[in-house]
Amino acid sequence: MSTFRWKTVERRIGIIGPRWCGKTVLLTSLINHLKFHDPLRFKLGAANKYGEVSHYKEITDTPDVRKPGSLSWFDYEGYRNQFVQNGKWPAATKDISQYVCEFERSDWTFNRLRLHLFDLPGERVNDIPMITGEKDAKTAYAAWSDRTCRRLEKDLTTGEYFQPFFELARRADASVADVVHRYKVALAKSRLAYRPYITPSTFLLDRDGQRIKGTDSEILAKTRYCGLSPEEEFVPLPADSRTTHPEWVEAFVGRFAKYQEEVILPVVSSLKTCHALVIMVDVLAILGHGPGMYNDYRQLVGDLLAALDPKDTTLDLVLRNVYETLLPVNWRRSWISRIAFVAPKTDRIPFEDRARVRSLMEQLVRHEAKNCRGITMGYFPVAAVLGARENQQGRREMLGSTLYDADGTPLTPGAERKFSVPPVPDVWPEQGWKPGDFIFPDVYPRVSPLSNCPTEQVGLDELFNFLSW
Ligand SMILES: Nc1nc2c(ncn2[C@@H]2O[C@H](COP(=O)(O)OP(=O)(O)O)[C@@H](O)[C@H]2O)c(=O)[nH]1
Ligand SMILES: [Mg+2]
Repeated sequence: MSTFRWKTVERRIGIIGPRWCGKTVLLTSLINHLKFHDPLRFKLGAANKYGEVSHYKEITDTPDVRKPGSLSWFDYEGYRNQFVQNGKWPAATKDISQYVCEFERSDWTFNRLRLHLFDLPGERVNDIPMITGEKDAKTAYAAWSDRTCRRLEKDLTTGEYFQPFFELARRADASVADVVHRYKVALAKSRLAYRPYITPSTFLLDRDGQRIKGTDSEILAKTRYCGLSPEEEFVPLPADSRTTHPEWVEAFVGRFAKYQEEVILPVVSSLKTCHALVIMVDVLAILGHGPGMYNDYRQLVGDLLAALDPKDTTLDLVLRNVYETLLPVNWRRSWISRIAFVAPKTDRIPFEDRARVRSLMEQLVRHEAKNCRGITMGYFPVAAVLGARENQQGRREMLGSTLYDADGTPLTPGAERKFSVPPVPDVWPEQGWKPGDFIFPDVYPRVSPLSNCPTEQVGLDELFNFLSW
């Protein structure tokens, strides 16, 4: 029986992390569990008085939830059908999207909960540091350039890829087209080495939603663009090169400013209106790909927290100038007061390893997280959807319908295979590790064909309880 509800508590939750780390799957599964809530499969609220969801209502395009820049709607049904009807994972997301719902929960006596969720394509996260808080575009471009060049130049692996770019950018007789081309070749090489931190991100995911494909860095550099369009490219330039080539700077600053406004501000302003953030840290992917990915993740989390720092009022000023007049009152600034770090896809490891994944995640972000005063942090190893399960406890043997066979040939969803996984280490190996030292195979989701039966999850309910305090 439902009691009279006094008021609606709103929680806006943004989910961020690099591409392929499981953001869309996590949101789809969460919505599915709330919409068809089963208290036994998804524990809502405190341990001694679990609640139950009722009066669930999807809120579609009403004026008070509509956002400037009109974000598209999260295609929950489409993603969910992809699981249920095809046994496949949802297609990669191309644009920032939002989902809004409202429901009552029996463990809350007087309040109804309105949940506003944001999903953004992981590639755009790499551009968030372009919003520097500087007021004029020239200073902002210089600040972003310095920061990006420093990161690229001093990195052990990418430093080598970017060296030809830096050499050329500093030469007085260089042409701007060649410099941009060399930058893109280096981006392509970084991408082929599984480095996630690539900016401007349209190189990876362009404005039409086309993703980068192919393995030849020269061809990729010729076919992809860095900026709003092929005619509006820009790259970061080191300080001495900016002095040598003021005409390049002049062209880049205008394009940078337009890119900031059209591509990044909608993302950052959505995130800045959130009460809580989920930052995905794909620990198993990092173990799979090596220290290069580890370093990029760390840097990315640091830059992200700096850009979203709730105390950073300069950024608020920038946003206010652009959006205040457009925003309905309830869209104006809220404070991010909780951040959940989430290690996804942990169905692919034995249960006993989950605590170690949690600890690795904490080790990775600890220094960055420490600098965010006044924000409650939580760490959650999660399996939003179970694809694999443990076959024989203690033997590290798993069972699941893998995406590839042992030789790397793609498979269609089907019979489960046995596979074994390496132990997750207690600490990140200090001496480094190589791609391939830790392999956790990808699997298809295991789903019920019943439309109101959410897939099993692990840790998703705990995460939600943290986010909907
Ligand atoms: N085993 C398993 N795989 C997952 C899970 N979530 C995501 N994946 C895998 O990760 C891929 C990318 O997920 P997606 O949500 O599209 O990532 P996004 O780019 O961050 O939105 C999927 O196609 C799946 O292969 C999960 O909970 N368990
Ligand atoms: Mg996605």
